[in-house]
Amino acid sequence: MPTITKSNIAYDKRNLSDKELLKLYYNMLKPRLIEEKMLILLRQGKVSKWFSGIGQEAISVGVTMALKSSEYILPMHRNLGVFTTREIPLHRLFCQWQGKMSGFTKGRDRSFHFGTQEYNIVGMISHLGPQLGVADGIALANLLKKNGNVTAVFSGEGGTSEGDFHEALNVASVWQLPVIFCIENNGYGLSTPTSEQYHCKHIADRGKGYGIESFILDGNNIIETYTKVQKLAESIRKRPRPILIEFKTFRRRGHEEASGTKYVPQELMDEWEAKDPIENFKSYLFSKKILNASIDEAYVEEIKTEIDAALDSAYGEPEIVPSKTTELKDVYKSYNYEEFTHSNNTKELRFIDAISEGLKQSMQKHKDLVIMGQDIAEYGGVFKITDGFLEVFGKDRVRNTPICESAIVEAAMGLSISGIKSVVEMQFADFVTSGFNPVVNYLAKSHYRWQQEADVVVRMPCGGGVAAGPFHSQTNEAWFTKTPGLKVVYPAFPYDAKGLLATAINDPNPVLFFEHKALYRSIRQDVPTDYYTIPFGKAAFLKEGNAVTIITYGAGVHWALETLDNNTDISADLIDLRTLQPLDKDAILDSVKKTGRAIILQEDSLFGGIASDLSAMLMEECFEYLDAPVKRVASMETPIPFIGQLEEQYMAKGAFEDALKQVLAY
Ligand SMILES: Cc1ncc(C[n+]2csc(CCOP(=O)(O)OP(=O)(O)O)c2C)c(N)n1
Repeated sequence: MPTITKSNIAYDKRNLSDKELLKLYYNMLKPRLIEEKMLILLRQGKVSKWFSGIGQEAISVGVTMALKSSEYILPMHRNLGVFTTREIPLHRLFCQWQGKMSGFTKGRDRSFHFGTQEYNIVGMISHLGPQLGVADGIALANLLKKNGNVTAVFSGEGGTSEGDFHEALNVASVWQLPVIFCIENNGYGLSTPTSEQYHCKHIADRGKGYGIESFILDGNNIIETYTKVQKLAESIRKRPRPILIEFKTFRRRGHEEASGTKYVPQELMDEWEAKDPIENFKSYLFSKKILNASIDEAYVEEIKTEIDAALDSAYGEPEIVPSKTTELKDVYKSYNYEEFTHSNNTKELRFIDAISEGLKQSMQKHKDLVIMGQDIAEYGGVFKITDGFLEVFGKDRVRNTPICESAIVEAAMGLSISGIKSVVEMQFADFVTSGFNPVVNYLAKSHYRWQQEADVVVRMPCGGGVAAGPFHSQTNEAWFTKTPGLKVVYPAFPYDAKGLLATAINDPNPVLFFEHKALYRSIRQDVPTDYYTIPFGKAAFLKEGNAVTIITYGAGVHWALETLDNNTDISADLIDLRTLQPLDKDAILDSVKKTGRAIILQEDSLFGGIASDLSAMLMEECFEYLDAPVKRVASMETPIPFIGQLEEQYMAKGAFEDALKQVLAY
């Protein structure tokens, strides 16, 4: 550390006690000494990668000390001080960095990419941005629980260029969420200087545009960061609202150690070294006779001893022994399916009404279940599935959202972290692309990474046949069946839709629930009036025969039924998969082993779809039983077009009957 004899920072100790001041100093010293040790280990090749927060400690420590330990903090890669101030045992932190079992991710994710409910910390995923929306969700939970808690979330100035930042600020403002957005403006995002990152004077200026109070603080002045955040947090606890703070600071080392700092002018380095948050505070405390050499040496000694002991024990811990069973088991949170049966009371319902009724009954069963989506409250949703919900369940639980799919999926994750289930309605399944990142990277990977469930259902009105063109007609289930960690449900009948939706909501894992729009008002069925569930991973046999197995789901089920109705001489097993993940593999294999022929029908275009995977599975597991090549029938390899005759040509439906006869004739 450089020796700064006179403080370059003007401190005003206000009414802080000596004890508090020393605690602030100690808490900054600890991450600094850990980092200095890490830099040595890095040079010795004992640590693979290091993101330094040297020079930025006053922000992490000030914010963390200003919050109660029961309040969530969502740190980023330069916030070691958050973890140490929350007093996570160093042994566990070092084990995390070394990928050992006593870490937080069982060796599945690195560095600061973990959360811990024990310490109310929710670490980052690599993607910059999603943290901010997750903080919104946690803040929303606090608001709904009326517990007066504040949430703090961090981002660098580079991360503020991500759409997630703008969405999260907007949602927080519209919903007046008790969250503090802490932006560490440290001059560079990797090699990109602030002048190439944003074009306004201060990031804090953005607050005004979102209707959020904002502040600029000297991020190197620990007293300023601590006391101001403490005051703001106190105020937010009484009057919930979001606040944006821009902490001015500097990144004194490379983006990560290996990448160097060649692009940073030396004068800037010197200027900020002179503003070191720890050296300056130390000088100040010395000048006020609050700290002296012997106390300081004792602090250093104590921390270094703790570091050395924790390193020894972390290095001493055995390497993780890979087990495929363990890895696979942790992708999903285990869930014991609970069967709810129904009486014989039924009512004829359209597909859409069955979904609405199922959702309503789940809202009644789960008293804190929150539903969120565009226009779902007063307007009842574009398909009217939530019509009348607002009057029954109130505005807290039936939430109109701004048009920001990412932030809402992230907020759903935040609710789950706080123990609240939610259902997110995509207005159209096509628009999930605008919230794709949090679905496939946050919801899907959370349980595997740090055993945090993502108890979220995303409702997906999907599918063609409605002359709605390329952006309101897609059936994009294969984007999600590809991603471990998600469950994918795709009912074809009102009865199934109602029961499977209930199960989706009970299941603590993230579920993509596909609802085919063309079925909404065209398919009717007698549906039990009670609340009931249907298990995932159980296909339905709609017809039983001997000559061929037809495997399909969604609208394809109705096309196949129509084809069989028109060809009563065909003896087929017709399997409606109902859920794609988990898949009822046994039902498929048993049937194909019996019939010796298989045809798979999907509405999606062919390449990379469900049919391809099922076909490969049958080739691998039923080859000896097959009397004909497995046939896939899918829509054309084009985007789905608008006008009727083009859409009809595009759709797999038209090709199915011939293909089926070919398979039978082979
Ligand atoms: C979505 C996304 N794009 C790119 C990256 C690669 N990346 C990681 S950190 C970083 C710079 C971040 O800058 P900033 O937010 O200012 O934080 P700092 O590293 O300066 O603390 C980049 C580009 C990423 N992690 N996520």
